[in-house]
Amino acid sequence: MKKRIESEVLPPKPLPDMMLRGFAIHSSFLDTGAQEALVEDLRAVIRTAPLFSPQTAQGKTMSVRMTSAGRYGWFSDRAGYRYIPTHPGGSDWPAIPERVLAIWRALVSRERMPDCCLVNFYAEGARMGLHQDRDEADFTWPVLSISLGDEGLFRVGATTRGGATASVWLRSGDVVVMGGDARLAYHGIDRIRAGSSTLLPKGGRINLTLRVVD
Ligand code: MD3
Ligand code: FE
Repeated sequence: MKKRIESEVLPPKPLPDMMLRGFAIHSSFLDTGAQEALVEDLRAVIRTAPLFSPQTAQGKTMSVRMTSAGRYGWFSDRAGYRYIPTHPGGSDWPAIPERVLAIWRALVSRERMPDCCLVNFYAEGARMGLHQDRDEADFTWPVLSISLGDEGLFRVGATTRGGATASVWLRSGDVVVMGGDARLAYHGIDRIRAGSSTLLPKGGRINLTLRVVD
């Protein structure tokens, strides 16, 4: 019943431009003005919750710098990775910016908002190895990713390690929704194409990842 009423009164969800192994890629979902507004929102987030470089359980420093907004933030140290309710500096994570939530509402759901907006910053040379996102309680909720700044080479594999992978360059303004089987696919960022965008004055790539955690 509820579903029928929704489909009658809500705008339809935009269709993706491309599907890559179950990943719905919305190319140029955000125009330049929307990207600039998001960057301003993120400057405020980072002022409250500064970027940091997590340590892996193996004691390596990650090349990606990160922070979070929302009820939970993603964190890793020698004890392993997990979601934590405050920034490592001790203060609460800032709220997820309204403009970010609006993208979630348009492409995922109006019923439930994400608990975590992970902010990943990639300078030239930073990368993220192939991994699965499986620290969340309910994999039926998709993960949504927003790319800003320099292009990043995104690689996606299967839900098991090994085997063939496919790659696609994610560009500033692209939004990707990972749901269904793709939710547990191995994925990573192999490299950043420095100088490919003028959005961030000092260059680099920002990725926002929105997740329902618990
Ligand atoms: C596929 N970040 O933070 S976003 C991560 O560009 C992460 O910063 C990458 O992977 C980045 O965990 C990729 C695209 C993405 C995010 C979450 C996923 C792809 C995903 C979860 C499940 C499957
Ligand atoms: Fe991931």
